[in-house]
Amino acid sequence: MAPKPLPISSSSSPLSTSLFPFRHHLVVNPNPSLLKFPPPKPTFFVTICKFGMESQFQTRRQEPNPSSSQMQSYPDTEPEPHGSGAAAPTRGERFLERHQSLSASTMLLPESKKNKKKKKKDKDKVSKVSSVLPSCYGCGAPLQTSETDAPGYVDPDTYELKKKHRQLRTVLCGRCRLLSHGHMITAVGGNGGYSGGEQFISAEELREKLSHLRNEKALIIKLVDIADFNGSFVARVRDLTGANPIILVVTKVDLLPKGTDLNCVGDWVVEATMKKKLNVLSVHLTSSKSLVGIAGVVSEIQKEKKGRDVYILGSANVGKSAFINALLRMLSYKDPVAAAARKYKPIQSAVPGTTLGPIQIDAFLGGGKLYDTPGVHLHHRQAAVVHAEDLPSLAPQSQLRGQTLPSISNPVGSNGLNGFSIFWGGLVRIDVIKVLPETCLTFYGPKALKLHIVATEEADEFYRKEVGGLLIPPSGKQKANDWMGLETRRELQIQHEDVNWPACDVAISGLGWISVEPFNKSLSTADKVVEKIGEQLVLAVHVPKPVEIFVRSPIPVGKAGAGWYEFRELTEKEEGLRPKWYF
Ligand SMILES: Nc1nc2c(ncn2[C@@H]2O[C@H](COP(=O)(O)OP(=O)(O)OP(=O)(O)O)[C@@H](O)[C@H]2O)c(=O)[nH]1
Ligand SMILES: [Mg+2]
Repeated sequence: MAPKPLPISSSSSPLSTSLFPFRHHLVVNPNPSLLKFPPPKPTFFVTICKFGMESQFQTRRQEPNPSSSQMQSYPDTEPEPHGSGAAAPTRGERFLERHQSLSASTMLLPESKKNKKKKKKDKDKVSKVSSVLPSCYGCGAPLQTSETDAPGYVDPDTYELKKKHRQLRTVLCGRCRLLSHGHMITAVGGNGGYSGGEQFISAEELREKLSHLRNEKALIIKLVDIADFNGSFVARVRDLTGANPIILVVTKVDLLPKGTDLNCVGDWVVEATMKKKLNVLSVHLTSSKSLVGIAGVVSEIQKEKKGRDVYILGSANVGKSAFINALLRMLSYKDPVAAAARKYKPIQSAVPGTTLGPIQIDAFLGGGKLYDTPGVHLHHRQAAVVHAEDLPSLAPQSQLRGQTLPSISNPVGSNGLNGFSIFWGGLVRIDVIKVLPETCLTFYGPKALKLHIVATEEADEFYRKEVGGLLIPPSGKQKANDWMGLETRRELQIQHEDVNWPACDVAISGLGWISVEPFNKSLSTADKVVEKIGEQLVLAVHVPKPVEIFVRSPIPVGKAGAGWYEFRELTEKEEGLRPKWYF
């Protein structure tokens, strides 16, 4: 029986006040003599041990005034568990500080003599007021005053002024300022591609940086981009998260073609996730642009958070920072802490590598922090090989529209696509070796990539001549000269069994997918169809060397997808184990 989708209606909005319990932050005063002092202003007391070693710090915050109106409207319903109050930094906070202390100390300007003297004087004081090493709130890169073009740069005067007023948490670095004005800049001054940036983070590095998560109680939100589902699905995520619960959030569903039924896509996503053997609490189809599905995620977070930190994980450019902005926006209707956090929210941009360090956000009145994390750069995505200037052209900006071949403007002979090669920009070539005369290929991906069809015997010569010209990206002849070409060739043998379904999707990591439809209804008759069931189709797909090709079951998009998609019969056991999807 088909599982019933559970769309979140506004009437079942999760944002009722009762879901935002205020919780006491119990402060243990380790030094009773401090009690003799007049009541302190809200402060942090931080002692950071030597650079390179794990930082030890204690934080002490002034108790919120019990008579405040905030306190009244959010009664204390759930006491803080022992040892996790404000006085004890969470592992997440330690992770943040460790990350920042490793990279920031060397980048700040050498201290002036005057400052050194002042520091010595301050040493004698009972308390030393400091904060965790500061980073840019937009990208998480440690603040620095020495390298103008590098992430985290702030001019020295601003740095000193903000430091003096203890406002370093409100500083946006130079790179983020440009990004927020629509400039496209990769992480570190642009050699292009992932390899150019020292600050890009590989899956292995992120695993190491977040290794504490395995031993911590955290809630994980794993993001996957629907336009690049297989390419953006970070593998072995359990190594990173241990047994912590995972909510799967599928982003950018607003990009799916017109007429798409999200119930069908939800079921398809659950099937694909089960195949990857990833156990998740629930699946959410979302758009940070239209806010579809965001309320459902808020509801799930409130239900499952239980005072824990919440980590947003995923590969580069899946929309983590945009999702956090949407989440804060939704939370802020009821949660003043989230509303305040919106003032200093993470920066999002079309180029991968926007977020460079973990960003801690105070987003929940009930305790626990929200963490934006740097995206994992997967070597098998197209973005890993194109020049930095071409990166924006890989990101679809508006609703996808499939381009089908053959078409009226690209007619072929009576033998259909057989013997033809199709170029998708300069990044993909498909040689059609054996298909039915009625076979169609539909390409879903960024508009910037155009389709060109030539006879296979002319394809090598055509590519040599046209790459960087007609076939872009790579754009520009100069860049095309450094281009390594389409070195990987994979021959796909495709079996088709159901006349009503496309045979499969061929997904190109970091780009999009091609739906292989063996029988175009307008070109075939019912008799012919029955005769040809079971015949094999053969395609050869060429891509740049590291780029991965996935053959997957076809995603049901557009009106047609809703027509042919069938919900699988489930056993009772399967129904119990399967996560539900929401949008
Ligand atoms: N259409 C659409 N675009 C989105 C959505 N979410 C994010 N984007 C776009 O995707 C691009 C990447 O978004 P970011 O939020 O910067 O992605 P990220 O995962 O934080 O990227 P890194 O920080 O580089 O790891 C931006 O151009 C966003 O505008 C969405 O729901 N719909
Ligand atoms: Mg980001």
